[in-house]
Amino acid sequence: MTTSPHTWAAAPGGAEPEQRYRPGTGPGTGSRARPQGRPTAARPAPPWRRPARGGAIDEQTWRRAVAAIESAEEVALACHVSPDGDALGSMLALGLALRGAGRHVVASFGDRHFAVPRLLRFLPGQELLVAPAEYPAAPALMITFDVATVERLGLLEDNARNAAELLVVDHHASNVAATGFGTLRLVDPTAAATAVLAEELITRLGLPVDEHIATCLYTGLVTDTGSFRYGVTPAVHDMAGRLVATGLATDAITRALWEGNPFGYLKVLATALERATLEPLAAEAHGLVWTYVTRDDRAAVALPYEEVEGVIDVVRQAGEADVAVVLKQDDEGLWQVSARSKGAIDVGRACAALGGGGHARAAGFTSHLPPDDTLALLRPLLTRM
Ligand SMILES: [Mn+2]
Repeated sequence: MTTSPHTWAAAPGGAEPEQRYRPGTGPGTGSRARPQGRPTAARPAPPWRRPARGGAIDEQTWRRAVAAIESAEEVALACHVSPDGDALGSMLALGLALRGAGRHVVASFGDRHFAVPRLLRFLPGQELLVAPAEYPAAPALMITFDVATVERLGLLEDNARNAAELLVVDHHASNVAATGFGTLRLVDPTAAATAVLAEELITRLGLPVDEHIATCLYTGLVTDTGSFRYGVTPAVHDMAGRLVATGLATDAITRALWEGNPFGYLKVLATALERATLEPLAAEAHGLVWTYVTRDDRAAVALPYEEVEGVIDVVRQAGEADVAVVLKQDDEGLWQVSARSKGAIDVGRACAALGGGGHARAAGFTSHLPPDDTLALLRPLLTRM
């Protein structure tokens, strides 16, 4: 696989994605048989290949964002606390692209215990990371990734408030302009991942996407779509195709993300599944399945809090329930509540009502109350989309 910069950078103003492909890798070429003597260039893209462009972000906002980045002396990047693949991947992708262009970049997230989650330690670009204490106190330009509310910046919240320009790159539906933050907002709830917006930003900056940057972006895309199960559109697979074409190691990413759990995780999972409750009549009779993981469950097998992230993905497999909820007790004793919906119930709205946020089908909040009391608050809020 060639490592030379490819030509998928969209011209400012936005080329059709079809035009971004390298010759030979675009639709209608490659292994697909084509009658001889029909020039590809003259053939218009079939209508089913033409993805809806633009989303919720207007051209002027894109141009202002690009100009802000191009004129900045230093670019300070941040993502949400307890970063997931999309948050960290999107941030490091832009960081690597900017550093590749010789720019000064610093990146961080505002956790009190500042450490990259074990699952994401394979991501390239971690040399860009600094602890929150070393982050610029008042950045000239700060860019946030996958951050729906300023509180999700944790220790970096004040840095954001003091930033001269604050560019928000996000895809949370709850991140609306009326209540949102930032001086410049690249927010598009129709994007499957923040990584989609990060990719577009990189291409609009005219910067090449190499294998390392692609690894970061792919991690964001594959985690936020649940391995291409949720929110899948032609654009999602087109993007995956562009990224895989850089030669990134998809097998290694899969292994790192889903096949590297410590054995103790299986024990905690077993305990959580053993105590799972099914309530077919809850959630307007669409069904609720829920369980919890205590600090003691984890302590018994020395399992760190971050390692129980995947429990919800097993609990949600119950076909009788539209809504799955997992309450995870963190090291401070607080309950971090994850909620998922299969499409009937809006868990984003429910979690927002309890001080959290997220998407209609994936959201969360923090509770100071034990599981039964928290469920008593949540149950009546589980209403139709
Ligand atoms: Mn995301």
